Amino acid sequence: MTLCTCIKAESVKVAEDPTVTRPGSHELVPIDTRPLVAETPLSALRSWLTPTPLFYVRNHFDVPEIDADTWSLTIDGAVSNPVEISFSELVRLPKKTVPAMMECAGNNRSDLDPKVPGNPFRDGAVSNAVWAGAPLKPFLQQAGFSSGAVEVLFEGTDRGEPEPGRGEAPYQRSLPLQIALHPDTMLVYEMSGETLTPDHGFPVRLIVPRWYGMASVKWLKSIRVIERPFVGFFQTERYVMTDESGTEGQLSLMVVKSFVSWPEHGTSLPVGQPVAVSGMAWSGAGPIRRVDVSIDGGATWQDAHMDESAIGYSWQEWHIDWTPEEPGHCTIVARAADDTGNLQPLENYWNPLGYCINGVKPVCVTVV
Ligand SMILES: Nc1nc2c(c(=O)[nH]1)N[C@H]1C(S)=C(S)[C@@H](COP(=O)(O)O)O[C@H]1N2
Ligand SMILES: [Mo]
Repeated sequence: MTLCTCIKAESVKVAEDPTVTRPGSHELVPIDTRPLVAETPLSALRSWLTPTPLFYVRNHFDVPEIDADTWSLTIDGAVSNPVEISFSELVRLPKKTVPAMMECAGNNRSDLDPKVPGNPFRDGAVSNAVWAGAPLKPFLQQAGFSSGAVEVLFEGTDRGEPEPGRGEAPYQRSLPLQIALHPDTMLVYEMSGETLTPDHGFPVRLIVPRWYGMASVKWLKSIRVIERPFVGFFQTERYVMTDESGTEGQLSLMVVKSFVSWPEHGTSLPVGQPVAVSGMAWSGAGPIRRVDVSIDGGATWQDAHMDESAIGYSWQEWHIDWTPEEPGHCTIVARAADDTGNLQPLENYWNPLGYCINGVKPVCVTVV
């Protein structure tokens, strides 16, 4: 198996020319500007907690301006007592903290061949934060959802035309009732110890741990309990795919994945100097059980060391210690397996909207 995707000139150039320009390591990497879509720089993917200014942003419409003092959230629909929550009421409740990473379903889309439409994300539409707020469940219980309730529909304050000619609509997504009632499905107003920022959903967003990012609706405006499955652009026309077995369905849990965050592709490493080959791994289905790492393009593998950082729903840091022994070209690959038996595939599964891209991604280095 050869996984190296380098062209010869690529590794030579990066290895020999230290002046080669690299993307800024302290700012988001822009993908689109209106609305803002931007990914986390590779250098920030080396830390467990993603600094909030470097947490990826995926907006479908312009960021709405919201005043927390006048903001309120309604819960209605198939309920016996509609509820209205103000910001001051929400923050007065006992605060619950949940570490959770989040990946956009389109992360690594630009790796697909042939190319597909959609934001051409590279590796950085994934980040990790510590979220704080209140669980949604008690509010749904207080509202008294009907026995016929099947889903809960969340609406953001942001709106626009999802596609030209479609007419204006808000960002809306639903969750199955049992996911909405999960104790860690949260109404969140803090991100890594600070007030939620406008790009990430100020004043209040939903966080649905283990699911792709599209479920975590930002700038929450209303919540409606519904008795039949929701049909809407972002529910039934986007974030749907036919999997390898031919089954068509809506995206939900993040699929098992890992990446190498150090060394970076194109780095040169001196012979004899130890290096910690490291990265992250996650799976929506369950905890990471194992990460296999190869430094010879998949010919031989070793078990990575799991760092003790996979708390809550955050990602799992891993590393192996490696001392390059002779000059040459090395292809590093990592492959994760979760607790429920899911194994990261070697190849990307091509699909027309470019979702759930989790094939192993080679990183090539030159030992000098
Ligand atoms: N209201 C609203 N919520 C939203 C979106 C949006 O455009 N509007 N984008 C979704 C998508 S596709 C993702 S990946 C995450 C991104 O969250 P972030 O921008 O805080 O990283 O928010 C989700 N929630
Ligand atoms: Mo997304």
